[in-house]
Formats: sequence, structure tokens, C-alpha cells
Amino acid sequence: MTSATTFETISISSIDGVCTITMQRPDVLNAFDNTLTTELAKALKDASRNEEVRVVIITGNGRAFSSGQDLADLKAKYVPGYEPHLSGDLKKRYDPIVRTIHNMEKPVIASVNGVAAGAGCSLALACDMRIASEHASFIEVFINVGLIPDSGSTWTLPRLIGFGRAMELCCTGRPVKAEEALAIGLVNQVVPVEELEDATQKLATRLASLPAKAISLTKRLLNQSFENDFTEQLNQEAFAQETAGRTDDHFEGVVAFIEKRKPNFTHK
Ligand code: T3D
Repeated sequence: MTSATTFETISISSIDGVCTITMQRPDVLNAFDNTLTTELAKALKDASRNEEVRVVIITGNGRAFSSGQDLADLKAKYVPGYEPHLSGDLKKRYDPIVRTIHNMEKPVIASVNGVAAGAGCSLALACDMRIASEHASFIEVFINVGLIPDSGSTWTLPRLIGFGRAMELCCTGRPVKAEEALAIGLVNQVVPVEELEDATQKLATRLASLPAKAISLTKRLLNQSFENDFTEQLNQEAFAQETAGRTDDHFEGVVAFIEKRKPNFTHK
């Protein structure tokens, strides 16, 4: 099945269970204005609810993934005497995006085509996996404008690369290029720029072909593992395995192995 929907600041395409959301503000390096955050939040909610979608890809058009909050959008407000109240903005515009990715019961891949800065970096980190082009870089740029890393970065970054590295990157705003990102576990894979789309599709298609219920339970368990002690995690695994064991796909996987044929998973 192929379908396409046009928004103002994103484009969406869906094929064979893979939904690709592309940010479309290349002139400002896909900076987040109100329209982009609203449309991205809606597209992610839709993808999360759509049973035909089994994997989501987020990427950017042009030379950037996203440069974070659109600073030009703030120009009219930032005059002497203005007091920003950013918590409301985060809760309304940014948190729904990263929360939806975190809670979505399907894998979300960031296909990082270029620079990912500020909330753009947080968006990439909120995804479950990252494939980066060799031109990609990650910048916790918030410190340059006197802010803390938001949109989940203070949660995701130390979990991915450890406290010391996270502290350095957040407090210096030092850009991390693709090669270093791979070495420190910030990305899963780095590929030449012209191969990024194919490499991302290949991973997404593979994920979309595997038992969807087992993948969604695995995502939930891995996320919960950061909060649970070992005993609680074993309990959660037993509970999830009981559910996975009752799926048609589990039965099919075992029978296909015994019959020495490829399994035909139906995601049921
Ligand atoms: O307000 C709230 O809700 C709080 C939430 C905050 C979340 C945040 O994301 S705070 C962080 C905001 N983002 C930034 O501070 C990043 C600003 N951009 C940069 O530092 C650099 O552009 C990059 C390091 C990302 C890339 O550098 P470079 O040299 O490759 O590109 P450039 O020349 O700086 O940018 C190209 C164009 O994009 C340029 O426009 P021009 O001159 O060609 O007309 C530039 O102004 C524009 N651009 C880049 N980033 C932004 C942007 N325009 C608006 N907002 C941006 N964030």
C-alpha cells in the first residue's frame, strides 16, 4: 500500500508498513516553528494509532536534520523587558512529540541526514535508533543560548553515552560528528550520504517484516528496564512473554522452523 499526505512543513509517505515523515523547512535547516511542531506531533500520533504502520522514520529535507527551535520566530518577542516562560512552550509543543515517540508501540528510526541541533538533537535522541549520514552532526547547542537541554535530552543522552560524556556535550555545546557519534554509541550506523535513504529503508523494512507484537513488547521492556530492579524486570519479561507466546506469529515462527521454511508473519 502506498499513500501520501501533504502538510505545510512536513511530508509523509507510507509503504509496506513503513511511514516516513520528512521535515520540510530546508531554508532554515528544518528549525521548529509552531506549524512544524504541531504537524509533527499530529503525524506521529496518526502513525502511532494506524495499525498498518509498523515502523516510523523521521528525517529532514536538505542539508540538516533539524536546527531546533526557530530562533527567528522569537525575534519579535525578545525585546528588553520580555520575560520568557518556556515551560509552557515545552509542554505544549515539544514534549508531546518526544512522549509520543517514547510511548509508541513501534520502532521509530531517526534518519539523520545532517546537523541535529538543540531540540533537533533531542528529537533524534528520542527515536529508538539512529542511522546517520557521514555529514550528520549532533549539537546540544542549548548552552549557547543559555538554556538546558530539553525535549528529553537530559534523559536520553546519559542513557545512550553515559553521564560523563553527556555532561561534557551538554555543558560545552561541542558538535559531535558522525564518526565520533558511532564510536560513543550515539548512533547505530553511519553511511555515505547517498546511501542514507536506502540504508534506513532496509532497516525499517526488516523491522516491519518481523513480528510486530514482539517488537512492541521489546521496546516497552527495554524502556522500563531503566526504572526497574532486576526482579521486577524478570516479572515484566514473564508477563510480556506470556502475551508474545499467545500470538499467531510465535506459533508460525516455531512451526516454520520445524518445517524448515521461511515464516509468514501476519503481525497477529
Ligand atoms: O523557545 C522554546 O520553546 C525553548 C526551546 C528551545 C529548544 C531549542 O532548540 S534551543 C536551540 C535553538 N537552536 C539553536 O540555537 C541553533 C541555531 N543554529 C545554529 O547554531 C547553526 O545554524 C547550526 C550549527 C545548526 C548550523 O550551522 P551552519 O553554519 O551549518 O548553518 P547557518 O549558516 O548557521 O544556518 C543556515 C540558515 O539557517 C541561516 O539562514 P540564512 O542566513 O541562510 O538566511 C540561519 O539563520 C538559519 N537557521 C539555522 N538555525 C536556525 C535558523 N533559523 C532559525 N532558527 C534556527 N534554529
